[in-house]
Amino acid sequence: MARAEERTTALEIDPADARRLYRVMALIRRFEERTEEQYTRARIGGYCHLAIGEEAAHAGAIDPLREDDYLFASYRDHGTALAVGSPTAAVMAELFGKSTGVAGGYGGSMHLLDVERHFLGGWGIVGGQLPIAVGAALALDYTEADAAVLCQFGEAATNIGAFHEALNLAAIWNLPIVFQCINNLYGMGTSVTQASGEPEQWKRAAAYGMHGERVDGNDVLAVREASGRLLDQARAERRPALLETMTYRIRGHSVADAGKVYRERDEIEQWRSRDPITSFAQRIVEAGLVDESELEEMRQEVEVEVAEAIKEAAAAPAPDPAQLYAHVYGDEARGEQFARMDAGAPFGEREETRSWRT
Ligand SMILES: Cc1ncc(C[n+]2csc(CCOP(=O)(O)OP(=O)(O)O)c2C)c(N)n1
Repeated sequence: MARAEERTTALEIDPADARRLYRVMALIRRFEERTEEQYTRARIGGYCHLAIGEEAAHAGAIDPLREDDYLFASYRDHGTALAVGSPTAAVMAELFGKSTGVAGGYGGSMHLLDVERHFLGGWGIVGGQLPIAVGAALALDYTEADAAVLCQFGEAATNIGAFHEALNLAAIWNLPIVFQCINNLYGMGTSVTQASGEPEQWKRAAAYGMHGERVDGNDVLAVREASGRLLDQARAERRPALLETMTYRIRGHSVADAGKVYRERDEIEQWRSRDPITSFAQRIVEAGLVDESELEEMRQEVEVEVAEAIKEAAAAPAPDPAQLYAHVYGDEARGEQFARMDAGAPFGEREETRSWRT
């Protein structure tokens, strides 16, 4: 059932796919490099987690998603939003906390959101998105929708109780969901081998009778193939799966961490030499799918796109302070919706509680 394979993919893609995948990875990379600069200029506040080096894991897994599928992610979500097609300017504006941001400036870096594109967040609590994604998969199954959920999370989330509850429910209810563990080898500063009793995360699927597999997360085609196949299986056969994509975060855990104290320089250099974007570029040029000049053109395009996004974000208005509590509390005028939640309703508990107290 479960198998671990470091797949090597033959280049079975057409030039349009090659260009699209390259462009989205180049966009994510440039976006994050510029984000880092803007953060150090204090134009972006709060927490900010970069996924430089992990672009293939994001772009490859999201590429096979259909418009009717749903997507969830952790707080390391810039690449997720860009790969699903959220406008670059709106993603940058969200990081700037501006009202034109994808979450109206309320969410910031960790809480990107694009309901229109079925990207339901950006979640800051480690593993918190897994049960919610399972709920979305249950809704799809309940309404007999022919769609699936892709739920991304880091490998440290597999040690959280919610991970086990989520996988168990997905397995016993046969839900259409693919759990994508983006294994970048470290939590905040603890390596996966120090933190996980079973560091090969794909094997954990076996505990729930679920299919698990591992692919090279720096190989965008390997990730895309596995994600596409497992999403198809989830939609058609209601078989959930755990997909482990092996990658590395080149930067620290967040912009507040240089990432050098707990990692050896050689290790970082070794992963740098396996850069997912340059290696893909080399493969598609060698295969004759694109010219180097086309790649250069795309790099210039994304450079301009990100520069424009920064300009727009800087000029955009901040959210109206009067709206600070919007979406936090329910509408008082609609109190009847909570009537059934009173202690006494609907089963008369209030009376019993009172009589017990007196
Ligand atoms: C429930 C919970 N515990 C602790 C934290 C603090 N925390 C934030 S990120 C993180 C490490 C998570 O690592 P991983 O899941 O591997 O994802 P990565 O950051 O590597 O993408 C921790 C412990 C949190 N946000 N939520």
